[in-house]
Amino acid sequence: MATGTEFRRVLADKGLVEAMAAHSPLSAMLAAEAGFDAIWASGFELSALYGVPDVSLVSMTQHLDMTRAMAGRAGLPVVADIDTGFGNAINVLYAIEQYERAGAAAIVMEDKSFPKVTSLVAGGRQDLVRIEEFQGKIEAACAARVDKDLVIVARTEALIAGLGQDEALKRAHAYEAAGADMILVHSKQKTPDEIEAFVKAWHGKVPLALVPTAYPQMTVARVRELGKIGLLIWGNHAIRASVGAMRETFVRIRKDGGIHGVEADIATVEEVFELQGMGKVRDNEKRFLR
Ligand code: SPV
Ligand code: MG
Repeated sequence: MATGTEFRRVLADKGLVEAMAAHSPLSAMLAAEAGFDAIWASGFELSALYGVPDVSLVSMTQHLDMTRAMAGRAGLPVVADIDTGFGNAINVLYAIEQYERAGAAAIVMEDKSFPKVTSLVAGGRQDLVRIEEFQGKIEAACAARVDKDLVIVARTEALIAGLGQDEALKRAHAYEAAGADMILVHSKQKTPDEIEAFVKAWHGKVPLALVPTAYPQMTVARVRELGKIGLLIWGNHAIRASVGAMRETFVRIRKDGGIHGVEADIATVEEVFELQGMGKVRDNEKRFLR
């Protein structure tokens, strides 16, 4: 089954697709193992993996290659965060062709101007493109897909830019009219109030998508209770968990003067072999090596 079709099937069956952020095939595999429905190919996570800020420095090729690698190993639909679409509507036409070929199930494109600034940073420059310009980019995305099940998610940053509910709703409705299958609305408020007000005021036909990083009080149960939400993204918990775990381990090895102290607290080598599929290598050696 094509991955976009699979994404739509999960949405129809469960009423909500729960996606975990990933920045590598291994993190995507661990998200699949934990039971998430989809992978969020996060631009923030990949930027952090390269040790650079999430300000349009990671190239389309770098993100595309990682999307392809994650789709190939995770066995889950991948929701690709394509930021601003790498330029104007002409760039979007090419990007969609490439992401569909790479095996993405969905793409999320945001209405910020290129180059973008990451959404959650305090005082970040948040410039949005005109509504008509972004409608053109959404129409380009819809026109470029060969598989009509590829899910096109339009993301408005109106709340992030401090433009208020009316502007966010106006943009969301305009993007739905341009053909978006889903609307992602992002907020950096520390409580869910702003987002809940948006959800209550939303009377469009397409479902919403949320990324509750800034307001972690929002649970799956609350999202289901609110209704209207089709995609829930845990935005950056793979890279943050990795940073915490690596830091702790490295500091301890330096402090202990050896690796003896951390041995019991980190994954065993056998666990990593298992994730890599070493068992299969041994079987295949017996079968095929002469
Ligand atoms: C990402 O994970 O890259 C996102 C979500 O776009 S956020 O960083 O909160 O903007
Ligand atoms: Mg992003």
